[in-house]
Amino acid sequence: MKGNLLYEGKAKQVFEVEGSDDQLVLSYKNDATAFNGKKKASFTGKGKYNNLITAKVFEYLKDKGVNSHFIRALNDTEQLVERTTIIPVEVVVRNIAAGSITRRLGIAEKTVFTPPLVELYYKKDELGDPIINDAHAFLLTDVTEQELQQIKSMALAVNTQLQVFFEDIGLTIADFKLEFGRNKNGEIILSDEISPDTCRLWDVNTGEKMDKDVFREDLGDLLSVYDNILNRLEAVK
Ligand code: U5P
Repeated sequence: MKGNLLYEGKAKQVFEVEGSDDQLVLSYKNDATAFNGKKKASFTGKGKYNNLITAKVFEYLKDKGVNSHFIRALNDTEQLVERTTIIPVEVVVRNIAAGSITRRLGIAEKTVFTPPLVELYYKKDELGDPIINDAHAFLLTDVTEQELQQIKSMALAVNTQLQVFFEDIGLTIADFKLEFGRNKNGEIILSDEISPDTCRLWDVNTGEKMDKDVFREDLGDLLSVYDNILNRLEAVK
């Protein structure tokens, strides 16, 4: 089933599917990187958590009418997805201030954004994924004005669903990153992953950070935090 390796990123490998032009296999790696690859480590088992957590998130979103590239999990570390060409724009939605926005704009951590903020970043490792505006997105990619509006409204729709999804397991979603791709029909499709690597998740009761910030900030054992999230999800979803 799994064909040639097409691409290897920091967190995943992308394989062709033998005999299919419109599907891919994503294989989640155990590697963790932060600060644009300056900090690196490997955690045995991390790929499994991100694969299985992403599968649960995309299944939930589908149930709520938000489609994505996700088709099904194949095993602990791999999932079958619709083939898309990724648009090199990372879309970040922020409900509560944390991370780069506190440093860039001097906004106090935990400031609540009502309505949520939607930001665009140019997905380009060599440049450190700089923040961009709509005009830059049109210059740098083939997205149209209408498609960018669609991407932003999908990002906000995903946010509405994710807030409930994580609230149900006692977590607040402070912010997260999405990627979109284009399928063979030219349609914009929610792609990539939604996992504790790409979201900031805080325990509702204790405020404890339960995401990749544990690695970024050396706060403790990353795997036990990811295991805790998967256990909470398996208990309710
Ligand atoms: N994020 C990613 N990948 C990136 C950059 C950011 O997944 O390359 C996610 C972070 O995990 C966080 C949100 O949930 O986007 C905002 O990150 P930051 O801009 O505060 O670093």
